Amino acid sequence: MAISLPDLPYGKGALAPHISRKTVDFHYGKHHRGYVDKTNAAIRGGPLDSASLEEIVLETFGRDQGLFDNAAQVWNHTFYWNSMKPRGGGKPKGDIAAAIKRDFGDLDGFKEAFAASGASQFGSGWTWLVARGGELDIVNTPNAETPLTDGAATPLLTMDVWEHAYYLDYQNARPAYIKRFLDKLVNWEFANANLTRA
Ligand code: MN3
Repeated sequence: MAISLPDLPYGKGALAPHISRKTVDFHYGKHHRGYVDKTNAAIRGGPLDSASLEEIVLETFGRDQGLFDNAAQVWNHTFYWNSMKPRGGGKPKGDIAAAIKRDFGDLDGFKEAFAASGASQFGSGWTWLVARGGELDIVNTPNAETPLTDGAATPLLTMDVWEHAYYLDYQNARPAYIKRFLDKLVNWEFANANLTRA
């Protein structure tokens, strides 16, 4: 059973002007699709042929770097598209708002910590808001790595900090991309939905 490329939760141009249609065309249409195709080529006819994407990620972590990298990137990118929405950003509501106040003081405290974490990732990777042991935490993962393999952390939001996520729109100005992600794109409803499962 092949892994499929999930539909984007919005149109390819819907995140503009913060993330352009051209970036989404390449990022979703080439990068994300490429990880799906490589995962399918690697599992075909093997013991993971009928495994779920999550099972493939967990089974290959630390054992089969090539397959792990592609499968984890499929999962991470699907989570990333859902971590944003057109006319997102703004103030969180509900449980995630209360948890941010509790653990970061206020929304600005969270944004500052998340932005600093994203800017500090050397090279390619991801910045995540996770719930762990009843508290919020911000973690970076390098390359394709993902909190899915952590066991104790529930991912709430993620931001792709690979250059392909922002280079066409922001060139090397990663902090400018991060600011737009937080101010204009972040999908707090998705974070709230994930928090109920933590
Ligand atoms: Mn990417």
